[in-house]
Amino acid sequence: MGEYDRKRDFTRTPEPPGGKGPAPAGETEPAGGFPRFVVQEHHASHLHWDLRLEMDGTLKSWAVPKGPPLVKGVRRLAMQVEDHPLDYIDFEGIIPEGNYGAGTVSIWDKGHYALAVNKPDKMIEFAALGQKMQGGYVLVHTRENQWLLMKTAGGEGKDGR
Ligand SMILES: [Mn+2]
Repeated sequence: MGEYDRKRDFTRTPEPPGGKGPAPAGETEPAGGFPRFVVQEHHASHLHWDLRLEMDGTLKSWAVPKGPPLVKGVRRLAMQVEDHPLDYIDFEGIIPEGNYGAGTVSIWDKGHYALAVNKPDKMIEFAALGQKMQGGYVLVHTRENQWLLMKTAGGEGKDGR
């Protein structure tokens, strides 16, 4: 959690501290079988949606400026950001002015996902089992911190984005 903790002053933000980092291997299996995901709508200096996947004892995280696609074939830019602690999966609140990511955070969608393919730093394919995100998705690493998030299959989303 080095980068996560370095960016934040936990006396000034309501966000959860990162603590000691990911749990050791073997202690990271999600209790219910499927790992969890969350999408947080973040009204920071620029509105974006943060997609976080529970993986390897941490939350792998991407900022998606236009939000996750809900229609098959639609691709959205997703900028990978620092891993967030598992406790962040329930975070909602106001990050005060002057702090990293200042603005309002609310949960836009949450649920579980089924991992289909994981090629580290290259591609992650999964089926989302959320309220808004449902069905097949793929994250493809393009360059530096840039990935593409594409909806590949499954139920069309409720708001048609
Ligand atoms: Mn954010």
